[in-house]
Amino acid sequence: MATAVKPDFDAVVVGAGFGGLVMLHRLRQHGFRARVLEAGSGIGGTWFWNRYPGARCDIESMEYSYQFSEELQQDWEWSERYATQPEILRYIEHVADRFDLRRDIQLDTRVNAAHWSHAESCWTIATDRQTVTARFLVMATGCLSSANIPDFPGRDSFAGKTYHTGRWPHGGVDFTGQRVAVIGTGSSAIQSIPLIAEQAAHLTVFQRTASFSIPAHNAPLDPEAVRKVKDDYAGFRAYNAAQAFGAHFSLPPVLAYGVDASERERVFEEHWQEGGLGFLSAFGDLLFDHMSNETAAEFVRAKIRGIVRDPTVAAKLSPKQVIGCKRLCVDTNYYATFNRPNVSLVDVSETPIEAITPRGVRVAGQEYAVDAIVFATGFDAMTGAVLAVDIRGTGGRSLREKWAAGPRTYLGVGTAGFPNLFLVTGPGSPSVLSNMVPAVEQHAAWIADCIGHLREHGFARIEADPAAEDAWVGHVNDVASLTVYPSCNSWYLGANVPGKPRVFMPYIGFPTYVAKCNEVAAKGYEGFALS
Ligand code: NA7
Repeated sequence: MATAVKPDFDAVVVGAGFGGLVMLHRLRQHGFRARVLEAGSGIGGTWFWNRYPGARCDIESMEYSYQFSEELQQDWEWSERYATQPEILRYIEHVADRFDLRRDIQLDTRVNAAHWSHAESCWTIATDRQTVTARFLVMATGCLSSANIPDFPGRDSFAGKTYHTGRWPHGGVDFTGQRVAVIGTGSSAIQSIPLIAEQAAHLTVFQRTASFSIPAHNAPLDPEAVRKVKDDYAGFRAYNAAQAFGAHFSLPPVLAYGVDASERERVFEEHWQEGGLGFLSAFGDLLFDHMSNETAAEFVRAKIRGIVRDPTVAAKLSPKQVIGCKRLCVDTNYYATFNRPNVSLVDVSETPIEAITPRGVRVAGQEYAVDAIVFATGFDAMTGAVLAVDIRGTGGRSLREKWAAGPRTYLGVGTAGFPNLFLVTGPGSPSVLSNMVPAVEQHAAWIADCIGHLREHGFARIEADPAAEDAWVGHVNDVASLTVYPSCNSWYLGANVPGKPRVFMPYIGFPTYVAKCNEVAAKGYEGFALS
């Protein structure tokens, strides 16, 4: 690099989840000296922390894995259609050992600050253990890692045990004989509620917004189907990468109102029976047209009415919003769990939780006494973990200040005013609206190639151009405005965290995005200033 000062590392990567591990691997392939700093006491990121009962991926396991090594994808055997958290963690551990990644990963190390020095073209990174310098800083901190526990009055006064789904005790929790409260009904709650209900003496679920959920129809993987994928894994990956969400479900040309009501019903039923997130690909326009969307939403509401015996409970569990606007959930026995005599539902949409008391949860003056509270209240998504670090770029300007009105990035990978800072699946990239593993792999390869390009051409710095960034932010919004996504309060918009600016964060369209990244690189990193 064209600078006199030699930092400790070429690159420091923050986070040892799926993103950080492949980033390290890619950097090493280019011969860079890299160090991964990880706050957890183990690797795995999301899959290290989220150990709540029923935690599993709702992208199918044959797709939710790395593709950078043909041998790896041929050798690894997934056991079920949707892998459980322990199985995914075993896979990550296997990858770390197989590619000898651990020697460059420092665990139990929380990064508190990262300050850029323009004169030295390097980042000084302060952790709770030491300070290191690096030419490049890569934030692989995950989109859903900064736990959100709402500031309920009296939150800390509760006398029993409290848990957050994303910070679950490693030894598990035995709820046998206990009265349990679950607050929240997003994906984590929907996966854990059926299992907690089987153990607890009584489970009370506090629901602010009902969620749409599609049955997983999880099952052991059929060896024949696995063989077919493995016979042409590259072809399978290429097909998936060409779909809007980077996963195997493709949006068909047929529109919901392009067929009559009975055909529509038949197609929805077929997708319901197939199960999973692919339900939204029943018709090509469900995420673009509100009337079409309503046909799918009503189909699911009818299913809920069919499953849940008490009509009042069924009505409460039936979401009023657009389907898919908030993250669609995938479940095993979620709605049916509300038929159990030991499960009750408290609607807090109009009368919010007033307080956590020493004995339980109070709503509309009524106290629900419990022994344990599970906060299934989600995350400060996409920006929370990045902004938890005091990142300061050119002139000492803080990223928190720059993003005060919402995140601004170029391609979701760089941000103007912060040279040599890369974000893995940052806001403005497909990230959470795509299959995360291919998404982090694409970023890791692109970032490592970019740093390689800088070395090859004698540059010490790269920085997003403010005009390119403005254009990209505008484009991300334009694309989102063509869809139903901005029409509800979701964490895609930051709407789940009080005070967070309302900005649609993911970029919709994995293939278009990858083509744009490749074009930018082919044009010598167009839209970035290299110096
Ligand atoms: P989510 O999807 O953000 O769900 C959080 C839930 O907690 C959701 O039902 C929220 O209701 C509820 N919540 C949040 N704050 C409150 C307050 N103050 N009062 C009552 N209820 C509240 O997080 P998950 O962990 O389930 O899933 C995160 C992602 O992980 C998931 O989408 C997958 O990608 C994997 P709200 O809907 O905001 O009204």
